[in-house]
Amino acid sequence: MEANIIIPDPVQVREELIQKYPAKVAKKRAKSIVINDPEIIPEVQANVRTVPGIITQRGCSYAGCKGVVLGPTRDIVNIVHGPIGCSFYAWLTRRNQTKPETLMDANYIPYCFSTDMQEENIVFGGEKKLKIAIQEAYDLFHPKSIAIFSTCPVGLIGDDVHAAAREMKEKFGDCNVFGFSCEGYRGVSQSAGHHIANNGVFKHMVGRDNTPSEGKFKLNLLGEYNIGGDAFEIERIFEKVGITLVASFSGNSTVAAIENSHTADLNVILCHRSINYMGDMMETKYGIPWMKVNFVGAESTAKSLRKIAEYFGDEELKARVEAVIAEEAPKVKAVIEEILPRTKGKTAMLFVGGSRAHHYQDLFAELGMTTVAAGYEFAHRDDYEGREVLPKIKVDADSKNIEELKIVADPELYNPRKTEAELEALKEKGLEINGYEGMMKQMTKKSLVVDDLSHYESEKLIEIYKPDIFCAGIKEKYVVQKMGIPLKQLHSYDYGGPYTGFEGAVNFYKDIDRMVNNPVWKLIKAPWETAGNGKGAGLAASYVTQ
Ligand code: CFM
Repeated sequence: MEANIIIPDPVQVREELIQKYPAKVAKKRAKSIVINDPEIIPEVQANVRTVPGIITQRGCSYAGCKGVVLGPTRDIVNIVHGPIGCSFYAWLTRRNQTKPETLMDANYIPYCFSTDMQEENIVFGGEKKLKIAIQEAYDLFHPKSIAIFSTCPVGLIGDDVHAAAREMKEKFGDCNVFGFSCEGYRGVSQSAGHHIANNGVFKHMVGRDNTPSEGKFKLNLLGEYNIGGDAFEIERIFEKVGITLVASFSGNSTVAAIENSHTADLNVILCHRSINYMGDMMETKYGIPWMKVNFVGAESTAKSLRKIAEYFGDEELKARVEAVIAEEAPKVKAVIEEILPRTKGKTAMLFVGGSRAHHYQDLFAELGMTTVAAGYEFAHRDDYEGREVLPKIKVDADSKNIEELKIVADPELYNPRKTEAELEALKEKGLEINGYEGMMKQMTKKSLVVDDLSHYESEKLIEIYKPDIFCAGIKEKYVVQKMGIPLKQLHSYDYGGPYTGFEGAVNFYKDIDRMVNNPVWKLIKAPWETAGNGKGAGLAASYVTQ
């Protein structure tokens, strides 16, 4: 697909983005800035170390493990072993909502648990303090599970959080205690933390409860973290359609649900980056296939529901899916018809973590808007180019740091839900079974794809393209808005949402309409408009000294 809007020459843009960098940096960055061609997808350099000093938007391994994957499950006590800052600055910042079934049900999400390490613990070791903290949490709450998260100093001084967890688990008898070696430095970004979290959840939680789950069409929702209530909308739709959600990993989830998740018959994956490991491991051990879906966008939601119905191959379910789509469609249509004339032809840029930069393009497409540039902060090549490139990805020293679990089929519980032939037939029908085609296939030709976008590059891109909206997070928000471009936060949703499903699509259309058509942005002069007496002297790279 060619973009039907006039966009700057991407070759020149790339040149301009790297021009001011020192030669070595320019060479490295050039590999992460590519010009898209959905037919012949070019290679993107991704999941490599950030150039020091470049101002990245990435987070750390601890953030990916504790904040992203484990954080949204409400009845695990998550104890951060480390200095208080690591816990405090990760406290309630991700907007993952949860809804306990009764007022008596456990919900530890509002709490901030930390061992509050001091200098003395760094010098003499912190294991004793950790065990006291675990004991205190157990005495106060009697939780089903306690998870321990290692921060950087814990790894440096060598506290054995796993031994402490084992000891306390044995001591309590009725509380599952386990640890994560997810020190911030474990990988090049939070992506390493996702992998570590997947391993830990798989080892210590999945498969602990073999009670057969009830329901005819049973699935797990993987990689949906209920930001702004996204999972609630998906749950509403599943219920209407008659699909049983056994467990969600991990938005609005519970320990019991995850422990029983291996009794489902399908795993659907939303955020491929953060949880594809779980899909693969559950397939190998229990025989549950996984399928990539997307509930961001009304059309994508309808498509994903149809794929799920196709997977189960049940005519009644297929009919129910069609009935629900027909019932939901009019309210979506009414809003989009009103808004589309105002948003059509506008442009967007999306630079978000590891999956939203892809999925939200569907919503913009529904608004008639073109994504002219996009990229992830920390995703891997497969999230850009599709999983076909997996065998070609070089495993570097940083990736080798993270344990790859050796999983084999469970002698008793392995039960392939579909035969090889059935899976092949489903793939023929276009279902992404154990696969993901990545972001670039969907983007227009000559759009720009940039991995781990730097602060300077984002300012340059805005200066050159002047997009109608820039999507990123709080770290970029006010800098971008001072340039006269509205910024939509796609991590926290600017405190709005949900944006999934049908109701979420309506919310998003309205929010974007309000932003891109707000006259206030024209009143702000961007730096390149005021510099050089308004003659547009352009931006200078402030940190480059050569
Ligand atoms: Fe997956 Fe996420 Fe994302 Fe992510 Fe994240 Fe997030 Fe994200 Mo912020 S799990 S990769 S590590 S969809 S916290 S809910 S919004 S960067 S694009």
